Amino acid sequence: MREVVTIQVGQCGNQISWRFWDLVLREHVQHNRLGLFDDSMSSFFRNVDTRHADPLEIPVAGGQHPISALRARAVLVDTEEGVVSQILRGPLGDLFDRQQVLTDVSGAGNNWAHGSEVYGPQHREAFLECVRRAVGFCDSIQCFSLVHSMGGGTGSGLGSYLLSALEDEYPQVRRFATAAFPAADDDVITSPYNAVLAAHSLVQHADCVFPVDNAALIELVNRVERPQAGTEQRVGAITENGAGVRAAAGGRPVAPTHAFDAMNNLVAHMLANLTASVRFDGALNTNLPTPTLTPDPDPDPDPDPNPNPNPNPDPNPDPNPDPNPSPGPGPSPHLTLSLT
Ligand SMILES: Nc1nc2c(ncn2[C@@H]2O[C@H](COP(=O)(O)OP(=O)(O)OP(=O)(O)O)[C@@H](O)[C@H]2O)c(=O)[nH]1
Ligand SMILES: [Mg+2]
Repeated sequence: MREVVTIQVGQCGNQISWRFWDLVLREHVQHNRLGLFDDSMSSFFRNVDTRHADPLEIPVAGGQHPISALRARAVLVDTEEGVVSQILRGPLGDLFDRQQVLTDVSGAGNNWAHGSEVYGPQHREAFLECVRRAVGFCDSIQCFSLVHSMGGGTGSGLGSYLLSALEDEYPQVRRFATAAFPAADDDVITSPYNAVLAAHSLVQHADCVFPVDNAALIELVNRVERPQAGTEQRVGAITENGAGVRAAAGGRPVAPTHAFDAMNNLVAHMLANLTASVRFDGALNTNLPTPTLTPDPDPDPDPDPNPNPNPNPDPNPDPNPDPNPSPGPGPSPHLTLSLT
């Protein structure tokens, strides 16, 4: 089986990934009744023996070994400690390898340039060391999956830098990005600028992007969690610390739950569905890049720079052309799917 290494960057990247890991673990518990660590599971997880200081890798060996302790194939990055420490202290804490965690203390202040130009070079080596460790545990890595926001300084700026560092170091490994775009009324005033700068980087360095629109997520959450008739309220904006979804006027929190949780659950479900064919055995079992990056099987190796439809037009065209012309032996149909 070929592995996927998730790189979760910034508050948003880590919070979305947190929901994702929680969801896929629950899926595997439902599906894997015998508790054996198989090939499909190894695409996103490692099975380790924790009786050793640096837990020993338990090989897949045809799915014969029971699950001992799972480690996510993930690298956690943030320039603040809050969210990552919360994850590590939480119920899923043991899922993450502490040697694949990289944090700083002061954050990128919602500034793309600070994330990219200051934190990027400063943490490049430490980051690549974490990635080397994660890749070292893979038999044959199939892709990196970056999860980040486009609006925050770390997600957008450091995320951009790390994507290009991955391209430098692992040019053969595909880079997927799940990128959360800011809503129009986002609290972060610089988020539109950050998003434009990070979008440029995605175009240059990502192979496939799964864009997530925070405005659409808010709308969906509103529809699902619509308050009872008569107490009509709308989700208008997200508070800066993500502590509550506020009504457009009045600012009273609509839902008592963590605002981003409901939104991130939707993204986690999208990611779980997208990766289900990799994480489970079956007729559709396939590598992630296969359906999303199928190249044109008949690319024109020498495209004409001056395409002229017909340099010698027929001076006597048929006045009664066949209304149902046969398609003829053209190139075979193929799938070129773009999710950007
Ligand atoms: N969908 C979703 N969006 C989020 C979440 N957290 C923050 N955002 C959005 O992401 C943007 C802010 O980015 P953050 O991820 O908080 O910032 P950061 O990457 O940690 O960068 P700095 O805090 O500036 O260092 C805003 O547009 C927020 O609305 C989350 O958990 N889910
Ligand atoms: Mg932050």
